Amino acid sequence: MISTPINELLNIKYPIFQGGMAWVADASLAAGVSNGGGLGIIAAMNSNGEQLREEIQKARKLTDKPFGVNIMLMSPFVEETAKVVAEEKISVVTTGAGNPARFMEMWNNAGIKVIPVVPSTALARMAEKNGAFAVIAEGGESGGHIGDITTMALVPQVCDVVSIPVIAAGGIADGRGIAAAFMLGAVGVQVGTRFLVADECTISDEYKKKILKARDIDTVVTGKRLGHPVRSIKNAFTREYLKSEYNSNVTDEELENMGLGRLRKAAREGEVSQGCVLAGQVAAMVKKEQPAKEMIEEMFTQAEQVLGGADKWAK
Ligand code: TUI
Repeated sequence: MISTPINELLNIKYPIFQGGMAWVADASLAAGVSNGGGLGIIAAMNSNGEQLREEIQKARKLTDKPFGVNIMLMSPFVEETAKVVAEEKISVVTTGAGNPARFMEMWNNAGIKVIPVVPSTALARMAEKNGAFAVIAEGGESGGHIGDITTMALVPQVCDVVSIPVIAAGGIADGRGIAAAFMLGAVGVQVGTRFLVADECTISDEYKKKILKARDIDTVVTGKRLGHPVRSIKNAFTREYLKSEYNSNVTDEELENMGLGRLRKAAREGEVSQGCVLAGQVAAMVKKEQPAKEMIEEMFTQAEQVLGGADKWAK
């Protein structure tokens, strides 16, 4: 049995979070992961306050276990959704794509455990100073909006500069990744890509097939020119978009417009050549659709085996 301080602090059976993936992480997936013993997370993403409240209420009908909400700080509705999580007394809030400093006091006053995603040691330090309960150190192997530093390099450096718990994210899809994260100093992991093909995940079958068929070299990063790099599966859209990024006749505004609505297209409409199929570099390790609970149990059984053999090389 693998148990870290995170199990008890968050009242969960396994120290694993499901990433708060935009257009993906709804009440169904979050409840599936929480019922499986992890921490399910609803993505507030671009929902407005009332839409998020409905999703929270749906999840409460599907599980009596704790779950969290991810607030995407670039959302146009961030002020509304930030208030809703406080009113709904969500136990854990994770944040992404920005600095949550301006909301920390309100969330801490509501008794929320705030766990920002950080792509650097500077942001990790700032999060701790502002009252974060823990941080998620997310490496550039992740899908979606990414930082520059890899998980292998980022996690130990973040562990060195904060005294709050560190959760590792990016490039983790099985028990070996979990064991490695613990060796780097993390006390929990966040997994996104593998949960894309969980039975409880409601995205299009076409999106799931793209993940199941992906090879190691099939992800690509777009969006660097606009300052928000995003990792997804290579397709007709990413080829076209990359060409435009390198074309100085294409304006930033045109580029911005090219990207609009692409994730919804892939995740909800099943349009996986013209849509944006966000996924991490571990997509090729994701081989089968399973209930979330089975995925979690399989990952932790393997992590236990790997950690049990960890003294093999140390004589
Ligand atoms: O946020 C994510 N992953 C995401 S968000 C997203 S939606 C989106 N779509 C298109 C463009 C941009 C976003 C899809 N995937 N992961 C967590 C994460 N947070 N990665 C990087 C960061 C981050 C970046 C900058 C955190 C803090 C930060 O602070 C900068 C500052 O000082 O404000």
